[in-house]
Amino acid sequence: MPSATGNKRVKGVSVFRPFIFGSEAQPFDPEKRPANAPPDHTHQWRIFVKGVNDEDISYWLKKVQFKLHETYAQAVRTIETPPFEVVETGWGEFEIQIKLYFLPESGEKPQTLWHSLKLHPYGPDAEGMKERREVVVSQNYEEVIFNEPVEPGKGKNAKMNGRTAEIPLGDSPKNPYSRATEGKELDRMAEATKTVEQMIKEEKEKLIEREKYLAELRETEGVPASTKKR
Ligand code: SLL
Repeated sequence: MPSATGNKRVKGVSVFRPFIFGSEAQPFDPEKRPANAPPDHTHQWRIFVKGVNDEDISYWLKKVQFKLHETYAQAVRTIETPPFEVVETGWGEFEIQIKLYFLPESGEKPQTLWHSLKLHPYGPDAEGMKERREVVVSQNYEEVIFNEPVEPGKGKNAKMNGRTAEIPLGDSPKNPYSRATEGKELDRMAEATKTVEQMIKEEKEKLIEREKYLAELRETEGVPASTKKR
């Protein structure tokens, strides 16, 4: 079926786009409170969506809309370019709605996630962490799955740099994931499969040899194989 963009979809193919989303928070250093923070605010925090190992994910992620608690002025924050993050100060924890928008030429609908903003340390060393005013990190690994992605470079949106949710053709310094690297990875996997197959073959041959040897031993000793201990 053609996608919303008129591009043809690749049948039976799913594309996985891994990413990390979550928050980091830290209590203010009493010596240097941010000058513009309201007096009831106690923490600085950051909510983010980013690539694994900080990979640039803007080749498939167009923008991110973070919906903060209604106590915040302009609770809906839309971030159109990386880093896809909001830095804020506050006093309380709450649920943040994160809406991911994909490149229009991908033909994918936005997807929504939720994250619980964590300001206070949790886990076994929560007290120690609190005393040391350590950064509280709460993050998750996630993947979006594009089923039957549109073919790049075809259809009416082909002029848009050939950008789709598909893996790009070549890698760039910030994006090591490309068809070229994917191809190399597949070659490596094919090589590894061959090696493993060879090893299995050798093991089988060894086993046959051993079985033969055992059978010979049994015969020379003249004891029926079924009554012999192995
Ligand atoms: C709670 N249910 O009671 C939560 C609400 C709201 C957090 C937390 C500051 C907003 C502002 C802020 O931290 N709001 O700028 O006034 O814990």
